Amino acid sequence: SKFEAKLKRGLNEYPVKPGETFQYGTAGFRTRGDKLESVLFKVGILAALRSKTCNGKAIGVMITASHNPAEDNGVKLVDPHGEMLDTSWESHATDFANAPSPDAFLATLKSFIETKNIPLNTPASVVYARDTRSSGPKLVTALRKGLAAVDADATDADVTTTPILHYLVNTINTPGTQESDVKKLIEGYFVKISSAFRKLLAERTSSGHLLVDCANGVGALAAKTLNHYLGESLNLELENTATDSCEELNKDCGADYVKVNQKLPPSLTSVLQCGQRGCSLDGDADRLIYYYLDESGEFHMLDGDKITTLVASFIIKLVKDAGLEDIQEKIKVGVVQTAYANGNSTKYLSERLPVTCVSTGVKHLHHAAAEKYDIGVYFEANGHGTVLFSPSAQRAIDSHKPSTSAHSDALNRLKDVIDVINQTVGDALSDMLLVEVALHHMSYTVEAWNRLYSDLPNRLVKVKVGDRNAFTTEDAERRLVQPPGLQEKIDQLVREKRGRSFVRPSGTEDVVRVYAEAPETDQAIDLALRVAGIVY
Ligand code: NG1
Ligand code: ZN
Repeated sequence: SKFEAKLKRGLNEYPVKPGETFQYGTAGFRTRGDKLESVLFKVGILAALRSKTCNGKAIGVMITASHNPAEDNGVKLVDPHGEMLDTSWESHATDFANAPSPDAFLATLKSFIETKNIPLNTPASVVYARDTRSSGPKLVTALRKGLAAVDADATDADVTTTPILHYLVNTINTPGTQESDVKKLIEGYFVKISSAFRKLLAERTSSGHLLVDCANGVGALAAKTLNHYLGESLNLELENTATDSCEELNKDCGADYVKVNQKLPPSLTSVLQCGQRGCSLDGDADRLIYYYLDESGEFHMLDGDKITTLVASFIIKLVKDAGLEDIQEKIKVGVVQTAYANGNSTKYLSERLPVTCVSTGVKHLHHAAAEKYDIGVYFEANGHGTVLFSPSAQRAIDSHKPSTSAHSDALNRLKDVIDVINQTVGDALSDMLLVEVALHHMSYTVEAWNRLYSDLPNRLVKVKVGDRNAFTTEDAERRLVQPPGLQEKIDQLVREKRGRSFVRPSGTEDVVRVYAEAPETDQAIDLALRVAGIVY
């Protein structure tokens, strides 16, 4: 057809190297940045077809490898409401990427268009962004060529964070949005979260101070902008902001470094004062980990589980204080976690509210939070998460007539809290504001927050195996089904150590992950290593 010539030109320009295979996993495609050009060209075509299928609504494309090393890159698609790409399209993305030759790709494309009944005459619109990685610009060029090959309308959101791109997609597709300039829309986002934050902290006399490790990534740029909008309400002291030195990205810093190593980035040791709060973002600013040094200089980490606990307690308090507990449509607040949640967080939370455990990957947590609760709080232990308000909870909050001034204050607070939150997807910066608000209104110091429960000692290790797809799981990934016999051996070790351990294949790296926790640190390490030993 009329597109065939353009497509062929692009396919010849971006050939798939023999033997190379790609997989659209929980984080989209992710591998070394220099391997991804052919994938980006095809992702452009797929995103356009997705847009056509969704009545021409804008689809997002985010180019990032998040917390992974600087030389890696990745790409994922964002559906019209700012959510992850529909699961049923993931395998097609994989098929597109792996089509070995131009002819094979054209055949795959043709049969895809026919079976999915794609309305080719519907216009297509795609908005894309990238993080600060040096491979980004080349990948954008390949993406643009893919979009141009099928005449899709392309909007460049430039270098920005993953959560901002998700927010943009949702906002562009919201009926009534007049603004089409992405710069103005992004500005609108900062205004929304920062003005709600300022209202929530208006009564605070001293201005707050927070150290932020930006992982030398795109979060540094967003945090700089946010700092400006926050004014006196909160002073962000930004560290690891070297976005021009590409090789510094995530290197010995950032949320993943802190979570995995359970220690302060070396670059912060002389910067973070005892008793001062600090936090780390990851390479695309969707993960957040807090920490502080106590009087003796000992490091304490507050991860996604601690954030869940703080945020859920705060929201329950607001719902109660606003008198929303007594109304007929009782608002059910609940929490969603994965198997990586610290056992003591699950114990603490289960004694107070409903808790659900689901498989790893934000799409599972997001889905469960929306399905099961009126207000669903979810965070992965690694610091990625948000809070979701169901349409009925939102209606109950909007229509509630408070009977006392105390109720009225709490209700207004709750409405402002909703404005601080990015409900499309977890945003480290909006989550950070939420934590600061919760600490203030719960009158918690960071120490008091940390004392809510104490983490069980734990270890997470990676094991390189021949074929990670040989490992299959059940029960929200807490038990192995394949290879046969392995789970029984793990059970035996777990009984000996009085701990907990599970094994699952990673969805983002070619490894199998082993997690273990136990009453003492050396037991947790020992258990993790022994389980790793039988997996290997
Ligand atoms: P995998 O590689 O499937 O374990 C990791 C994280 C997930 C999630 C995804 C997406 C851990 C143990 N796993 O997935 O929680 O964040 O990356 O980025 O942290
Ligand atoms: Zn990330």
